[in-house]
Amino acid sequence: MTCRRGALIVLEGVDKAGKTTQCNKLVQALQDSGRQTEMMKFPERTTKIGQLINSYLENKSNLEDHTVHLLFSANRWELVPLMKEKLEQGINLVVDRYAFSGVAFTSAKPGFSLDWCMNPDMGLPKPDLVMFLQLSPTEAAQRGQFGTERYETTVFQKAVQQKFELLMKDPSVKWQVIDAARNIEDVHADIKNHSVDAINAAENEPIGELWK
Ligand code: Z5A
Repeated sequence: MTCRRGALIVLEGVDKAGKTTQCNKLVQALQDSGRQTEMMKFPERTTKIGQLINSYLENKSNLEDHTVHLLFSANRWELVPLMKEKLEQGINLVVDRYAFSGVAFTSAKPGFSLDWCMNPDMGLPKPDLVMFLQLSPTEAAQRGQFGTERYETTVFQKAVQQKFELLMKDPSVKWQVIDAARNIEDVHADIKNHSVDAINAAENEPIGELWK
């Protein structure tokens, strides 16, 4: 009997929307219900490329804007063989940020088109579901101050949000907007329901290619 593949589930959203909190809860809930599930996150800061990105994000080094965009993309591509292997083994992957963050953050900088930013990520494994955790800047501010990493300013985060809104108009990707202003348990229940539906729908489908 052939193994049913796992689903690729991505959580996106602005800073402090609760992506990491919800990824952890979703992985735990899916595992508790007997579904093999693992978490991944991008950037994956432990690889050689990830270490360059980490140093850039922590403002310890500077990288030219096109270069860092390509490094973020390369950081996803270097993990594609592992992702495919796990999905084909029937393991669901819950991913904290993916190519959509890559495009939204770089295209929020002056002089970058959405098309140019999408190009290096074309053909990545296509998520079966992308949940966008929606949170207004005012609500995000109530969750604490911005940290010290690059990009953590209100003005830049608003520009990023607008780019995400453009990306969400693309019908080739299965988007689901989640109201992230609710309490953690209510947000989790919503995310879990959508994820179970996506897992059931994906199991007999081939893995797609993003933006192709
Ligand atoms: N970046 C890029 O430029 N290009 C790329 O290709 C990729 C990323 C992939 C690092 O991301 C930066 O890299 C990021 C985008 C850029 N820059 N920014 N900004 P990261 O994922 O490593 O770090 P982050 O996105 O800044 O993490 P964030 O602050 O993690 O947010 P979060 O994961 O959405 O939130 P959280 O950690 O789960 O929760 C934040 C706080 O809110 C925490 O205290 C929680 O307890 C609290 N919380 C969570 N949910 C709730 C609810 N429902 N109510 C109340 N309080 C809550």
